[in-house]
Amino acid sequence: MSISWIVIALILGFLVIFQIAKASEYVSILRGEEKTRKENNRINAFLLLAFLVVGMFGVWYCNERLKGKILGEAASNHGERIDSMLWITLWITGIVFVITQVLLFWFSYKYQEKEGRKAFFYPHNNKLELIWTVIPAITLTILVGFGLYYWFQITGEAPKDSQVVEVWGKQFNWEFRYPGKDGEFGKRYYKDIDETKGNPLGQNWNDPANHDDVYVTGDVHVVVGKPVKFIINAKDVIHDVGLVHFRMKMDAVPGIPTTMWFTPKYTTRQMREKYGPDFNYEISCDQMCGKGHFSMRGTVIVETQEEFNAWMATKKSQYAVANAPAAQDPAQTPGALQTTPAGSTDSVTGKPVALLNK
Ligand SMILES: [Cu+2]
Repeated sequence: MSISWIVIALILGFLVIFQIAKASEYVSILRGEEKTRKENNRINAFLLLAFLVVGMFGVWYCNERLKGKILGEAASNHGERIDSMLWITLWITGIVFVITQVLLFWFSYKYQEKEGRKAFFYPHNNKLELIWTVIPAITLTILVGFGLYYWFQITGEAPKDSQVVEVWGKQFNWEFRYPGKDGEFGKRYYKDIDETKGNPLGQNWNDPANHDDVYVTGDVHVVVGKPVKFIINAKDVIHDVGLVHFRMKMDAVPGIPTTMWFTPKYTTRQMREKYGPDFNYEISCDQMCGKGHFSMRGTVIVETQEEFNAWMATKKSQYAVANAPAAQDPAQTPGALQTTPAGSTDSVTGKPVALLNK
């Protein structure tokens, strides 16, 4: 119903404008084309000036209205630099924007057609061309240079004492793996992925490095002030790890692990004191990945080392979870699970056994 009203209003609006245009055409014939043209020219010049003033006011007003609604301060070391880079870019482009727009609209008003005034023919000036080519080129090169420098840091080698967490995107939630006490992730093979057997990541139970790896889903816990490196994977389609409060973002691509690292600056508790009790660090999917894309919302819990240790102590390794019932049955010891050749991997090479036998 409301759509038909909008269509009727649009048609009526179009008819009104059409009739006005037709009427003004008749008027101009009656009053003489030249006079009307000059009058229109004056009106347009004034409208351009009005557009400048209203437009600039609109820019200011939008900023005022949305001031408190944008994200709070960046909560990671890299995030701070990304924010400052954003502000520098906004200041530079903002100043250029105001100067060029004022000149553009003011000049069209000031130098509108006037009796006895002729346009000044000024076709070329090498010096000017050079100035407005070289200065933006240098500025942009510096901005891009800083961007690249930070990018290489974020995706580059993480500090030695970093906590490492595997992040898995799938339709439609996030899964995580911690390396356990040995600090090493066990081998895995995609054909071993079987949630019904308690092996959602395809871990190879023959690899002892897997025996203490901890699997969690939904929330990921990290330690405040300690660098954390995410090794990012996807199980089905391309997802994207979006950590907006840390100003971090990285694609999760099937078959191609990506990495990024950062140091969280504040615990979740500190952020709640600042931004209210509902605050949560969010991990979202920033890549449209299917009909459940919107629901890929997880939480990053930033806490102290003690709190993290206490939380980790409550977690069982996935090896223990997957092989728990087998403990009573000697025929189904953890090792026995690997006797099924389909999808098994060699514990040394990590290659599928089926391939090795050929
Ligand atoms: Cu997704």
